[in-house]
Amino acid sequence: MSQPTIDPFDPLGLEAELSDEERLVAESTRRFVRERALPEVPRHFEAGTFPVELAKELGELGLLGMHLQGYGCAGTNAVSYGLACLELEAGDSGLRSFVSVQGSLAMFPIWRYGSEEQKERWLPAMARGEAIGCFGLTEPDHGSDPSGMRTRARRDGDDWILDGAKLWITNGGIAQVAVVWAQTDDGIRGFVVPTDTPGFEARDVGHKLSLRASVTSELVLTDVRLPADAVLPDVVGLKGPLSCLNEARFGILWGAVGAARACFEAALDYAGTREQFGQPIAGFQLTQRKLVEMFLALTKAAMLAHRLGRMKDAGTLTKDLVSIGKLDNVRAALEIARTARGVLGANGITLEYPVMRHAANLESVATYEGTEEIHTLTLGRALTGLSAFT
Ligand code: TGC
Ligand code: FAD
Repeated sequence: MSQPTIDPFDPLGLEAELSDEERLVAESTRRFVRERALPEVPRHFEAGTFPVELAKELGELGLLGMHLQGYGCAGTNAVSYGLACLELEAGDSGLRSFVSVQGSLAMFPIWRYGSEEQKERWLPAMARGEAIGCFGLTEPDHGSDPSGMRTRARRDGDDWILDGAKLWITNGGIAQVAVVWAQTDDGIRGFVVPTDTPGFEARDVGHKLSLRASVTSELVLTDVRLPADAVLPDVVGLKGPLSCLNEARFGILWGAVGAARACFEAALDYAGTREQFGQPIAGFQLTQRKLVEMFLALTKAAMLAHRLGRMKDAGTLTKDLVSIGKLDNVRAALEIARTARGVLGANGITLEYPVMRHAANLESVATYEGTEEIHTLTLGRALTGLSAFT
């Protein structure tokens, strides 16, 4: 048997093109995931809990709101943020979800659309992982089409009164602050809601078979009275929440590469050592085909993420291009996870190996932040100029 002649994980030398800072972010996040997170994750996945004690460590590493400037945030470039998402999701999608929601969905709207007081009050504590945030857009009857949301904010004197319900909210039950989107007389607006406000209740969703190491909740809002300055002053309309999704979807298109890499790594390693019919299963032509298909898909997904990352740093990344990455990288990762699961045989269905956990997680990743159908139709509209949404 000769030695492998190709780097399975970086055949095109993408890492060599990283700056020192980008490489440092990737390496330190990878070390954190291997040493601190992975020993905990399977236990939490089994129990259906999130290792909340890691929040402050993620803050110390500078990973929370890392692509934002000022207010205690690290202020890295987009590629560094992407690399961190990749390494976190190589551990578990729940870890990347936590960081995505905190940085891109809870901190970003405060940073981009908030008042100076809102920024000073929340961002430094959130960057340290001392305050956890969540993002309430989806409702029980309004998922892919949030424009019809029923949660409503009305004026009462100077105050706002918020009523409604949000569903499938990551971090909801462990959050100190929720960014809640609601209809008002002027259009959709965002509200910064401390979760200890009377009338705010978070009920965790149980019995999940995916993203088990992550908290997903329903938010029930009953006559939640908020002061006048709870509203995000600088955005009105659906473009507010949708612009936050661009940030999070960018992290997901990188994160999917991490989950795929972990699955491919497990399959390659297993195939080299598992023997049947007197030889390693990696020697069988059918197994080699599976390994090669996974390798090709992973390589292309990584290349796409790096390219979109460089475009984001250059200021040329559009929302439609983000849809390419979210749609295709998550789809590729799911396919890789399912193929890897088969290569591991019966061992593939256990928590001893990461593959089935990733495969199960990726089902949620394919649904949230815009389903395959939504990103397909977004790209269809971009290509044809015709909208299939109405
Ligand atoms: P339309 O009503 O035409 O547009 C409204 C306004 O929004 C603008 N816009 C965007 N702006 C920034 N970024 C985007 N991605 C944007 N998409 C649209 C648009 O230009 C317009 O602006 P203006 O100034 O003209 O008012 O809506 P649309 O037809 O463009 O969008 C429809 C559709 C279906 C694409 C959109 O509703 C959509 O993306 N739906 C999917 C919903 C979704 O992804 N929800 C995710 C919830 S959060 C979540 O899942 C978190 S998971 C977290 C984790 O754990 O990681
Ligand atoms: P629906 O919109 O009801 O869609 C059902 C099916 O119909 C899908 O296959 C969809 O693609 C298809 N469909 C819908 N419209 C069309 C169309 N026009 N053409 C063709 N097919 C269509 N939301 C938040 O706001 N914050 C969070 O933190 C958050 N975290 C989440 C965490 C998890 C684990 C999960 C699973 C979801 C989370 N979500 C969150 C919600 C998520 O964004 C929604 O589930 C998603 O947007 C889809 O909405 P839905 O589930 O209501 O499905």
